[in-house]
Amino acid sequence: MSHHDERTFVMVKPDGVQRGLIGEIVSRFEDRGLKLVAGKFMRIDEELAHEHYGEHEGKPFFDGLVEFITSGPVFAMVWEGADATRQVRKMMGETDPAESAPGTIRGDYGLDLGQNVIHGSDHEDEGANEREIDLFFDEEELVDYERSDAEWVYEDE
Ligand code: IDP
Repeated sequence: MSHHDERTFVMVKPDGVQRGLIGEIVSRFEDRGLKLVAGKFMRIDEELAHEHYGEHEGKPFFDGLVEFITSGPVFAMVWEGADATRQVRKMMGETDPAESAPGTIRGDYGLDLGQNVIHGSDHEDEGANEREIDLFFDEEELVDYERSDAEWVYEDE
């Protein structure tokens, strides 16, 4: 794998879907030069919610978080590019939209911690991106291709 083949898991949460933000969010990552390698419009069931947010089990906000994430469809994606996991997190902003800078996704579209529009793998949790991709996608759902503008995004392409 070359250095621009890092993959990360991203998801427009139920609030983002209901508010019509899928296109806007996809555009931001496309415009940045990241490559979409998988996308799935789906509903998360209780079991998947517990697996995905297992690290928060037992916390006071856990039940509300599961209720929220299963309350409507989500748009799950895999994006690929140089330093993709960390760059996506920077574009998302902070966990709390109220603390997120304008220009970030949460800073532009959210106000409430419980409804913060988007999920992206934690770059500080090593392997979280691969684990989450495996949880949501089968290997054959990840599409192998080159973006035609890659040579204009990466100097060494
Ligand atoms: P992240 O989504 O920025 O990675 P995490 O700490 O992994 O943040 O938390 C997962 C999700 O749980 C957050 O995106 C947010 O929706 C929700 N959450 C986290 N902390 C709280 C809280 O204190 N109250 C309510 N919801 C929370």
